[in-house]
Amino acid sequence: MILHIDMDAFFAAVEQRDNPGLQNRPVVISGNSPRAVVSTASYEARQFGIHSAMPLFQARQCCDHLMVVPADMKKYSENSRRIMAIISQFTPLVEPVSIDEAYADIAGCETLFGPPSAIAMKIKQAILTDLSLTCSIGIAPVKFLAKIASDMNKPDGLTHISQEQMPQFIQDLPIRKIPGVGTRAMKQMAILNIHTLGDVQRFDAALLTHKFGKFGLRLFQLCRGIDDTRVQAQALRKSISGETTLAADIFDFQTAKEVLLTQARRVGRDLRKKGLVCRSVSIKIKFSDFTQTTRSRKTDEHICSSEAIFGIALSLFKQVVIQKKIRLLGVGVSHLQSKDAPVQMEFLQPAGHKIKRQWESVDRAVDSIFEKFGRDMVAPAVLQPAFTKPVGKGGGMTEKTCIKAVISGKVQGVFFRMETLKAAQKIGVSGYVRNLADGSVEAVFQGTPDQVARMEKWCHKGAPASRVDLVFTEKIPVIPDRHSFEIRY
Ligand code: TTP
Ligand code: MG
Ligand code: MG
Repeated sequence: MILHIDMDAFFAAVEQRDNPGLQNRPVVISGNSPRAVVSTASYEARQFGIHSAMPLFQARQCCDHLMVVPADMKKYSENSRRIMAIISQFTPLVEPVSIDEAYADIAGCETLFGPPSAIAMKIKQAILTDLSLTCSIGIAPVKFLAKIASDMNKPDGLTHISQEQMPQFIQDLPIRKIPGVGTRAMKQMAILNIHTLGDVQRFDAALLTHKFGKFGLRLFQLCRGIDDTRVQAQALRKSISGETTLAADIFDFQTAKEVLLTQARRVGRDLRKKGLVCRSVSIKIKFSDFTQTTRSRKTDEHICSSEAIFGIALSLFKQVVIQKKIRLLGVGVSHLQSKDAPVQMEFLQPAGHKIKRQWESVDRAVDSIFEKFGRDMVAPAVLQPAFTKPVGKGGGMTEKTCIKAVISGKVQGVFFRMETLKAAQKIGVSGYVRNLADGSVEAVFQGTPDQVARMEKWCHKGAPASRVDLVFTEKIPVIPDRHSFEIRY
């Protein structure tokens, strides 16, 4: 039997657990830029129709007392690691498939822990006791049904599809529930009068393959309850990527280059932290009209340095003819393997080998500084304000942008305003910071979209001795002739 375990409203549940003020309240985890989207919504927020991937402004329209909390990925990753460790106490065959879900094959564990439902109950109880979080579990003879089952009685659900129940379950299972069936396939299936997985049984493999390609063959098997995919313990991640929706659409090469560099560094750091190397780099560009394009390239050898990833990402970017403003930029790496995996050595060291090694040692040093301080204390010169192009100059392609941020929490010490001033001067934005009567702090930041986005990110962290609970930002008109940053009293 296979178990599929998925945490309930994961990011939101972690925040609600850690902050009593958020409990039983409509909460979303989201960025704070005007174009941010909801990454998850608490079940209280879902009652207002709010869901993952909904733009934040729309979520606010659904619920006027919505509480918005910035994501703390480090905390969620740590909780995820502990959840996986708990599941692994019951069976060694655990396959994490995302930050909040895993498959577990419990064949052979029954003498030790009891029947499947009892094992599932024990896992639920252990996660609740250790982490005060609830999850939903699906139990089925095959992986794809276990996943569908875990979603059926959320939150805090337990759904068991036994071997005997499986044929009837398949007969009635709406086809849209099958992972991989998109809207296009749905339309084609409606034409064939296929509405449930059971309906697929009328068609032979040749016709299904003709209509749906390789996926048709999988459907042929699934509708007979056959799913050959096995639970793969600790499956290696297939890719790592990072992307940024820009605070405002851009049309200049320099800013795009800086965003790509920031992403390449993030992806490279993630890769090295996991002890991996990659053999392929890709970029994603989404334009202001929401069309998007991707490019990827296989590398000659396995790489993990940010510099190498950036070099390839940039050359891929240069191949794209940019005719529209850019809304989002992403960098990804794939064809991953452990850095310790055996590789075919060249007889002669390839050209640039020494430089590659040097960059890798720079990365190691920068990574350890990042680990120690939890943020970028060292960045390439091109990302330092002194090296960035002055606003409004250099062809006038970089537009200025301005935001007003209201920061609440333990933020009103003079230290907070001083630190904001220092950060603003370092990043090179103009504007001001001042205390508001209600205990929060108001700040205005004006500069290039990238600079403003960095200040916004800084606000979420805040000064060392402060505690930032919420940051609300809104875009405001650019203030002419404002060139410095000041503390207002
Ligand atoms: P999910 O398991 O899809 O969702 P969930 O755990 O929030 O809620 P559910 O009870 O329905 O399972 O995703 C796990 C986490 O991944 C989620 O808490 C936040 C993150 N996530 C995003 O960042 N963006 C997204 O679009 C989705 C779907 C999830
Ligand atoms: Mg979940
Ligand atoms: Mg999930």
